[in-house]
Amino acid sequence: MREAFWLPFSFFLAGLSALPILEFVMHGNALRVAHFSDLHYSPANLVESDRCLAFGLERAIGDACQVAVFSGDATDHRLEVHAPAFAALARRVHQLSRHCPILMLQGTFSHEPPGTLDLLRLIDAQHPVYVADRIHQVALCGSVFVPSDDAAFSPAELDVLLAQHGMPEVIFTCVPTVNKATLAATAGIADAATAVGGYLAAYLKAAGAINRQVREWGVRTIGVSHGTVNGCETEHGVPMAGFDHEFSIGALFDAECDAFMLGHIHRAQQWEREGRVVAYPGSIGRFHYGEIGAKGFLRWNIEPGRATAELITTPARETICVDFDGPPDMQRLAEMAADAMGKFVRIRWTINEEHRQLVDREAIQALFAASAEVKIEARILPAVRSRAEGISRTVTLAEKLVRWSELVGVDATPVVDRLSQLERLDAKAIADSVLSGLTATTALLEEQESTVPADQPANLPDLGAEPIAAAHPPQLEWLSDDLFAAEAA
Ligand SMILES: [Mn+2]
Repeated sequence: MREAFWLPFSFFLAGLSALPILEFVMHGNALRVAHFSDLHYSPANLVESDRCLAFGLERAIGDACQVAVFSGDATDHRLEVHAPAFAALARRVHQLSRHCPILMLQGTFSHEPPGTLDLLRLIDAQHPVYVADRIHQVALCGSVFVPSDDAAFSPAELDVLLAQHGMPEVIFTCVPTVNKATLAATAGIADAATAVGGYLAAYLKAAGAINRQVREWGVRTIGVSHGTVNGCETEHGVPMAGFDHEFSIGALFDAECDAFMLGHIHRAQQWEREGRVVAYPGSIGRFHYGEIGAKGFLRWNIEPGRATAELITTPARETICVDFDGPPDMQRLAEMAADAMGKFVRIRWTINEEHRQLVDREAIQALFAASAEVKIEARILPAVRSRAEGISRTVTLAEKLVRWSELVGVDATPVVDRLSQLERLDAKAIADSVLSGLTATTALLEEQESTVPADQPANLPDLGAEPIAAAHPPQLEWLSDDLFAAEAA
């Protein structure tokens, strides 16, 4: 980030009055500019990007557009130079450069690492391909791009420009993607995300002083940037509202450009103020399911102080998206399928695990056999059963045991007793107590058996008609019997 645009511009404006009055040529005719954005050429998008851009170029060339602007993200995800998609993009740029000068702006770094577009400078045909990869101004004089040395033209630079090239057709104010990390490092800002907006607003205001001046000479002014305008709406219908967006709409109008051409948001939209217009064309094609609105490019007509932008729609993919809460409704799908020929269809449903077999995927695929693509996304909800209802609301383990006993219909008292033993005693103490209980019981019974003759039961309590041997507990097995039950008995 340079310091130059912080300087007051009054000295510069004073210098302008020295320019020869004969140079005040008003350009009567509107300049026709084709504005493309977010082409996202990549192996996955190649068919969509190239079909839509080919259509757009044909229209732009047919309409005799005089300048073309690409406002960022021409490529997607670090497109490699040997990818057929890169060659396809290069072929389109070359094709267009036979007809008019092209300005290409650096887009999002993750899509378009700095340097990617440099190769495209080399393939110009009749007209130049200019790559804007820094914050600056650039004049288009006939078919020659003349950049400012710093962030904006100085009065001296403009004098030289006019002397060498005459009055420019357009002066562009270029604000490519701003690297917030670089800004944070160079400016020492703790919170670069929110500070970026402030810096850009200051720059745009400074550039606005120059743009207002050259407009008085009859020069058209165009801003080009790649970023998010606070309050815009995404291709998914989500309003972008926050403090970490690059621009406010007011800051963009402060740049005093007749036309402000934006990229980054994939949905076409525009704002107008006193005849000047700020607009996104959106992406050239439809790259994702669920994107709303038409796709296309903008055909601008630009006069000093007045601009219009018309969306020319491209033959972008048509998508159909449907979501079911439960198993898909085959009747409804059949109705949709009738209108889905050649379209891209996404069907989503949410279903419980035990019902997942109810859905016949092959039948769905067959319904949409004439569609370009059927994307099926089933969300399976795992079965979650309430095994002990209410148990999670009790606090202590003893309370949970009581609740469990209620639910399964057992007596809670002995169970809770065992729990308190487990909590109070160690394993050996519990085992010893169980064993001693068993030993005592066995000894007592053995004693009873040996001291009581079969014919003389009189010294035992009278248990009625039952012989005492009938009350003898069966021999307990360590592995299979409930020793605790024996102790409790
Ligand atoms: Mn993009």
